[in-house]
Amino acid sequence: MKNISYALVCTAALFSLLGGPAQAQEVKAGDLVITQPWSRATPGGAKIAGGYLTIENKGAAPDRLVGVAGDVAGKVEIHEMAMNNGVMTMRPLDKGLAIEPGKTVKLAPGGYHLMLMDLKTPLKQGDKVPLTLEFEKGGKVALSLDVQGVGAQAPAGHDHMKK
Ligand SMILES: [Cu+2]
Repeated sequence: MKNISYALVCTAALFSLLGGPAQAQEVKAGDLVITQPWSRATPGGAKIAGGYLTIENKGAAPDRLVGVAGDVAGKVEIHEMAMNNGVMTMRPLDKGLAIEPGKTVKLAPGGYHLMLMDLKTPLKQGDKVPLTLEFEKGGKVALSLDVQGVGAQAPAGHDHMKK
């Protein structure tokens, strides 16, 4: 048995050296479980990036994502996308994002997302972007976004942010 577990450890170490399969990241804040934090590489010069993650509330009380901060960005906002007179727009959630008990809220392209604004450095594929999330009840929690490649399906509706 010892040999087997040794082999497993070696394999895992090798994968992380090669930057292989992204390790599953799971972060807890109170009764909240946060998984799959990710972002996209920013094309040259872009000053904004989206941040995506999944938050599950395993507790019996609602919680709320009220703030996000990170050294990489001058400011991080919590946004939602919505259809407005047939046009997809986004707006900051001034009161934060509610996470109801027993529910899972997914921040993903086209829906809720974190908006990293005034980026100090471009995001490159393979980067880890450290952020601190603040929840009303769960408190502060640190995690890092795994930066994926520049996708053709970049979050829509951000064009008005350019210039
Ligand atoms: Cu946005």
